[in-house]
Amino acid sequence: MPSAPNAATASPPDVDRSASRGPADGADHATDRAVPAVARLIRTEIPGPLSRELAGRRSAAVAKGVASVLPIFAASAGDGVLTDVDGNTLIDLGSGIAVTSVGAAPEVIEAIREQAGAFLHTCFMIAPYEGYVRVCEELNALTPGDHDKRTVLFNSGSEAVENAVKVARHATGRPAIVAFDHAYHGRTNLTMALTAKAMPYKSGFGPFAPEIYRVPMSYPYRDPAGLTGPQAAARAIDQIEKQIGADSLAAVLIEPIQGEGGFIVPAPGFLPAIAAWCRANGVVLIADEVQTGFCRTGDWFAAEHENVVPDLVTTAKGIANGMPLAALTGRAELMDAVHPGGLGGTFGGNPVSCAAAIATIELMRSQDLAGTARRIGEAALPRLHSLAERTGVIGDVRGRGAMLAIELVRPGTNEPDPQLTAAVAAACHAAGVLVLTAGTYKNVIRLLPPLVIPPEVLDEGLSVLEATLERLVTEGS
Ligand code: PLZ
Repeated sequence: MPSAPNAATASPPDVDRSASRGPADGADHATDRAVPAVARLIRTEIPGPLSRELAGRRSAAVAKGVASVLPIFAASAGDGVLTDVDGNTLIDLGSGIAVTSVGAAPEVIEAIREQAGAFLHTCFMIAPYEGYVRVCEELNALTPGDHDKRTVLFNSGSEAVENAVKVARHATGRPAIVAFDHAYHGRTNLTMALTAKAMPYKSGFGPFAPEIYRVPMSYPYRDPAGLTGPQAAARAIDQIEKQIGADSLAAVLIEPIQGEGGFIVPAPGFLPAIAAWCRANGVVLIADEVQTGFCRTGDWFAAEHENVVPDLVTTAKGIANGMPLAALTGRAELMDAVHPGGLGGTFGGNPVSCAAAIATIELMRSQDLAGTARRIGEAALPRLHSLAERTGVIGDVRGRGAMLAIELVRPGTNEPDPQLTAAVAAACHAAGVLVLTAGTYKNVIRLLPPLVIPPEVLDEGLSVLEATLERLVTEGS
């Protein structure tokens, strides 16, 4: 195991603290890819001179409102390793927020190249093309349920969610939408209203869209009443019936595992009970699978885990491995309730993005990356549980497949520890491991490795996280 680096001081220049990447351990895909031979190599202080120079230009040119996790600038990335402009390499346990699941797959790059050579854009609303149709066919087949489905493509997760709301309202003729505590659905005006957390997403940006109602989530670790899944669903449904009424409710919108809110996995039975109530009351169930979708949680879609069949599903992120693409897929009768011309956008379903999506989906299928995600979870979860026992500052270990998290608390309590969380993330970054934070209380470290990450790179990344947390806890006590 690599020794824990000292995060309090910048890495000394010219010090190689890496462990080299071992043989690719059955991961054939890693052999023909342009990734550095070393997963974690800190050559300069962080940020290095070239990143510092770019940071100067950035602050003079880029709006402050867009913040970055890392102080370094990227030069290349793939298969769980990110190289910065100064030649430092970091183990990537974030995948650009659950996006680059198939890494630097040559198949995807080649598909992009080929499509770019043919045409970049016609606008599907002007001259349609096959790639768009093919992506829709794939989504109709892959999303849960064997009912007749239709799909429409967009550019971002937020846009997909906006359009799910449009379709649900149009098809039901009802105005209200229910979203949950800790939810994240985007940054546009309507999706800000659907997102729960004020800072940094909503503060100062109102007024927000009307007819959005928030109800309690099943959050097993923090549920004050210690409710089971069905009980937590009954609590939410009771509030919906009393405060809105099913007759006014177009849709219930839910992330099957909440992402930005802290990788909150609802108690078993919660999602099925919500789904059953929606079905009984003619309310559209929208699963926001923007973060959980495309094999991330060990199934194609997270709703499958409890056999929940949503009426509408939103996807983005992992769908095209980094090319901007998003989709709304749903029951044909709901989707086709909208008049021709009611849905669309200039760039939605861009042909290059569609080519990337087709190649990405093909790889996920042929390499069984849902299975790989499950194996990532099986490898990491026991280590996180044992880390929790050793350190006493992890209140909850949770997640599924390659969507994993630890929630950091003050020892012996469930009081969130956002300071320790920020310190762990910063120290991991300084040590060459990119982890992301999340959570309503900013006290969650989340892991979203590319699904093709070589096992030994994942192993090294986890070792650094473990050593870093143990060191900070020892220093702090
Ligand atoms: N729905 C469930 O996770 C995006 C946002 C990061 P866009 N999550 C990462 C940030 O701070 O902006 C997300 C999501 C779920 C919707 C979205 C929105 O997707 O592609 O960012 O618009």
